[in-house]
Amino acid sequence: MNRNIFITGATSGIGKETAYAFAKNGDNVILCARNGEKLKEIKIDIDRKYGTNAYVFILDVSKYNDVVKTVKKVMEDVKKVDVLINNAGLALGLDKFQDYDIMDIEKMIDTNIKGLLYITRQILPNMVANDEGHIINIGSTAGIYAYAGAAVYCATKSAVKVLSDGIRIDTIDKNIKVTTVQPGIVETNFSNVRFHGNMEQAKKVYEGIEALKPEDIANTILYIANQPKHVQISDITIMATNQATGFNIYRKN
Ligand code: NDP
Ligand code: 8X3
Repeated sequence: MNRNIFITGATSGIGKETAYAFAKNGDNVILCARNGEKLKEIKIDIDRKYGTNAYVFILDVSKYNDVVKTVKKVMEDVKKVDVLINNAGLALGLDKFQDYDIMDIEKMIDTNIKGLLYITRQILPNMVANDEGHIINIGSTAGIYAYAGAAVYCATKSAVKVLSDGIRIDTIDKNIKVTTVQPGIVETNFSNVRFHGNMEQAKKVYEGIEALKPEDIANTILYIANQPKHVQISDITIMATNQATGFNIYRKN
């Protein structure tokens, strides 16, 4: 469709699959994350597969000055962003709040809330000036249903939902859409990051349940972005079939 799609956290999981889904759809993708090597590999692969020119930027979304510089560069390169997908995010740890590592708390807030705000604050004025745009924020079922050991992660995802609603109100007189996507359990690198690289512990999260795949979420995001101009999907929650609420998961063995 030849739109410019800016995706944060595009080197893995949901963000990476979303980059491929939009590139396959004929859109231009602008990808950022911290891992430059992975970004380069993805760019080469997307360009080769879809004959596009994927733009990639090494960026830690929690670093405000870097966000400002990167968005300025993006705007010089592509002039306008049609769809912003705030996907970069993480959970760190799974502990009672009274025992939580303060650095893990800081990092979740800096990435999941501040990072999303920094990027959006830089890109939204351009959408307002163009009177056109779509912001798709990746929340979580964790933002609806708190679960044990995840008070802060759940709070960050709850913040994503409320921020989306607030921004939708502030742009109500513009042709700008704001969507919160709230996935349930998706098998990605998420649990490996949460457990600080403990693969055994991470693997257990997906045992006995057919979790969602990152492409399930990518396809949903593409569907949301491909609605006609007058249709705004405000929120969408997607769970695995054997998942009822956040961490209410039925495991077969
Ligand atoms: P992954 O760990 O597979 O991917 C996370 C992505 O975010 C990576 O590309 C990582 O890239 C990037 N990232 C992390 N921190 C930063 C940062 N500071 N700046 C820029 N990029 C960053 O996890 P998922 O794909 O599962 O997660 C994507 C989003 O989906 C997150 O917001 C997560 O909270 C949410 N989510 C996940 C669910 C799940 O069950 N997996 C369910 C519901 C929501 P790099 O390391 O290169 O920076
Ligand atoms: C990630 C999904 O419920 O495993 O947001 O925390 S969950």
